[in-house]
Amino acid sequence: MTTVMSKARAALQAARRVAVLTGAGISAESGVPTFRGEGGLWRNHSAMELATPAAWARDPVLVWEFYDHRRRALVDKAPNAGHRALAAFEGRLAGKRRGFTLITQNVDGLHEAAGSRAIVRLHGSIWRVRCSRCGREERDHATPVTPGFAGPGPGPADLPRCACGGVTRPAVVWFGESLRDEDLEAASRAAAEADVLLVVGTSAVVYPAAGLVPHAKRAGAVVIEVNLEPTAARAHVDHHLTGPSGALLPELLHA
Ligand code: BV8
Ligand code: ZN
Repeated sequence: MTTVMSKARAALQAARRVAVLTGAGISAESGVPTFRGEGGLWRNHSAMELATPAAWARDPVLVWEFYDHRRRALVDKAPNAGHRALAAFEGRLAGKRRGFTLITQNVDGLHEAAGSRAIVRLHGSIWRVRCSRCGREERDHATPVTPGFAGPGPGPADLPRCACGGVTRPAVVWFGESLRDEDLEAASRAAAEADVLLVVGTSAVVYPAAGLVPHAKRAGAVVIEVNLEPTAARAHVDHHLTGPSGALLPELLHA
């Protein structure tokens, strides 16, 4: 075991309260493309330009084609050893009445599928939709999202609709949209109270999520990062474990 790994394990074992921040990298070994990796493009569009209110206003059908594509690609994806290690670790801490909060930027639902429970979904869920007229939000796992999206060239008549007749959108936070106050407050509190913040699989460039790392550090947390490479959070990281989270998390978190 490397000295970094043994130091990181010791910090976690001594921690009374642990917070975890995950990004798209934790789902990479489940076969889910990350945002900024090579898989991050779809029909030569970047998620950055499609995950915006402007794209939705301009072409809701194209935006739903993007999300419908991602939902359909997720149907046969399973949590990997990294997701499972976090869920098992949460269970063990609960048994010892120690605090645990999982803060995720991901919308793929794989943490929930692995059994994680105390989850703050900063950017919403690709498996929930919200009515753009009445605001009603509900779970929606339909793939395709409506029959019209099964074939090529869906049109406005194929858009999913709420019982009130309004068009429903993916219940995710787009770039330029504010996060829900209760989510940001819960995440900020967990980061500020944590003895250890574990940062996994995020490039740490998207705010306010990335701001949780310096926030935890300033409040006295030990920051451990698991990533293939150093990230924009490197200045705040105490222990950086280089490698895939599916391999490193089981070693870092096992009893
Ligand atoms: C906000 C949901 C207030 C949608 C996402 C100009 C105008 C408007 C806003 C801004 C602006 N300039 C800056 C901003 C703020 C903006 C922002 O931060 N932009 C960045 C890009 C500069 N933020 C916002 O807009 C936020 N809202 O600020 O509101 C406001 C309001 C109005 C006006 C101004 C401000 C909202 C941000 C939320 C956006 N929604 N997702 C969807 O999913 O479709 S964010 C999206 O990126 C995903 O959630 C994703 O998680 C997130 C971050 O990406 P990462 O998770 O880090 O993934 P990435 O691909 O980048 O990196 C993967 C990492 O994994 C890499 O480090 C890689 O090395 C590593 N990795 C790969 N494989 C593995 C691995 N690690 C371990 N193991 C492996 N196997
Ligand atoms: Zn409605």
